[in-house]
Amino acid sequence: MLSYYNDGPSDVTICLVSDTIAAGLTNVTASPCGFIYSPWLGSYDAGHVVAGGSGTIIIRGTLDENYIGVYTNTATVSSDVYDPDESNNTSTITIDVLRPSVSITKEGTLAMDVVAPNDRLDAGDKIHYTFTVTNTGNATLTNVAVTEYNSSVTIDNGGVIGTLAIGATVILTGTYTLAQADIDAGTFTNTASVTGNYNNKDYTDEDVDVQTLEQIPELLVTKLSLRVVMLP
Ligand SMILES: [Ca+2]
Ligand SMILES: [Ca+2]
Repeated sequence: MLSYYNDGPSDVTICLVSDTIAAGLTNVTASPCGFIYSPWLGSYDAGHVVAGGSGTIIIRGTLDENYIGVYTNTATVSSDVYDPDESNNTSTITIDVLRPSVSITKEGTLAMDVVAPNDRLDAGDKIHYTFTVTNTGNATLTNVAVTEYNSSVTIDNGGVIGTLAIGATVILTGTYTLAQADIDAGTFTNTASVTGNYNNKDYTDEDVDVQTLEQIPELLVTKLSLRVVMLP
């Protein structure tokens, strides 16, 4: 909202309010009269403004979905009458556009050497996981925590990360102990999710890991006997 004011002592017949819209805002419309919006062309002549008179213009637009960071807007006013103080003819506002965001990447590695033999998957062998959590937005997140859809996967620290600064990455590890039923199934699939909070709103991400569990059936050894018959 722009507010202009003629602090006198003369009336003005031209009161030109200019506002150049920076990149990032589209579908920009304005309501110089207070109730009808029409496309904003960058400036508006409020016409005759008496000394002591004032007015407002509301400019609105749609911020680009991917805009992130500080958005700056500057408005200026000029008239056809000598202005003894040019210093108060410009006003700038800055708005912090916050995009809280968090990501998780999960990777599993088979450990076949927990239960002998070391080159074969057995019940009791393990999958070791890493959970890489990054604050990918531009707001500090609190109450960041990793949870597993499969409650049998254990995570360091119960998955609790806490506060995660902008750009910061934390790696947690976790473990799952294979059951014979997993090996029989041939794969083990599970999903981890991360949640972080900013301004009482949760932001989440999740990642799935699929492990192929190779089955090695027992080898069957067939003995062939060979009889040699000596013919006379
Ligand atoms: Ca002035
Ligand atoms: Ca093994």
